[in-house]
Amino acid sequence: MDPEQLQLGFERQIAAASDLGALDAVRVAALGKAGDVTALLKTLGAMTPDQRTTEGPKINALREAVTSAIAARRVALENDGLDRRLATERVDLSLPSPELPQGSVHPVSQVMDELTEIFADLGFAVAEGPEIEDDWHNFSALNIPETHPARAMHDTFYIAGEGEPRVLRTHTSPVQIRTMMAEQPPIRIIAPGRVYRSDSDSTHTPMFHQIEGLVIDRKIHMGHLKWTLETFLKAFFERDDIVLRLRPSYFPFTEPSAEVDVGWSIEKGRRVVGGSQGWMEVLGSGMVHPRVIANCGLDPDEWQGFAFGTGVDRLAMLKYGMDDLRAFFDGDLRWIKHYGFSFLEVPTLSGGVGA
Ligand code: 2NL
Repeated sequence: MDPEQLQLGFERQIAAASDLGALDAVRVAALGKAGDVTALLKTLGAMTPDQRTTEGPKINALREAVTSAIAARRVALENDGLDRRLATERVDLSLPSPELPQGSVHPVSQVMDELTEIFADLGFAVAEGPEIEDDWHNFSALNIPETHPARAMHDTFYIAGEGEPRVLRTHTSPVQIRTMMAEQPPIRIIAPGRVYRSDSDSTHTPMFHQIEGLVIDRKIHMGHLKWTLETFLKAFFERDDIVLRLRPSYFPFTEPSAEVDVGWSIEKGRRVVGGSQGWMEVLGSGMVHPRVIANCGLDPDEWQGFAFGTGVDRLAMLKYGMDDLRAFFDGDLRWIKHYGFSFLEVPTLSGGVGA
């Protein structure tokens, strides 16, 4: 076997190898245990010293030439493979996305976002607090004493255990109590969240959502309350013909207290908010009772305020035309697909809160 002839032959095969597998077959045929180059190297042992001096360098040159030709071809084949993948796996960003996201925003979350947006514009911050409360924050601080029938009115869930009784909060008022205890006035907050009452029928669920608002400052009066509620309801229902009616009422934590009705009218056979063909109650409100202000460590002669509260679920039903509250919490995908909102349509006052 002539080394130069062998080299020419292998170089031709290396150049012809079209993938890494074929190239490796050439390597085995040349440099493997039974390969031609290996066989030639083995003949050196049987040669005379003179023969070895002339043949040795030729055979070694053959081995080196074949080895480096294989290495070069391997690099070239690997680069080809990468180029091919880059060409075929290219992502076309102008194509539509293969599948739209399936989730949607629950009407309660949507309305909470709308309320937060509206009140943020009026300078109100969002306050939060625990859903498991003690008796003092949920009742006593709000001027609802132990013996008061209002405690029974609230259908409270009590949590069994030793020591001080715990309750599932029956309203979000304790959040405002905590804020008044922790911060100096002026205070402007809303407290949206889950509340719990032992009650269940087509208009009541044992867990529901409430939002309360609280303003504490100097020289606050009912006029501030009425303007705030009117501005809020006009923004929320996205109508200018919202008419309010304040009816004297009673809450232990406000004095005076007023229930707020909003006028409705019939449009295309449906009852809608706006106009004044009839009235429906939408909010409870009043001037914060001086005893509540004092209970939180503030001087009621210096600080006054107003507060209000309403059901978020009911607001959602009124605005988006749903009639059974229980469906809100059934977890039925068909319902959420029908009534849910796109998470891309974030409510803004400029773009519309009910987008
Ligand atoms: C309703 C009535 C109301 C309040 C909530 C409140 C909170 C503090 C002090 C005084 Cl800390 N008042 N909240 C006031 C009046 C009414 O809610 O019908 N809710 C569904």
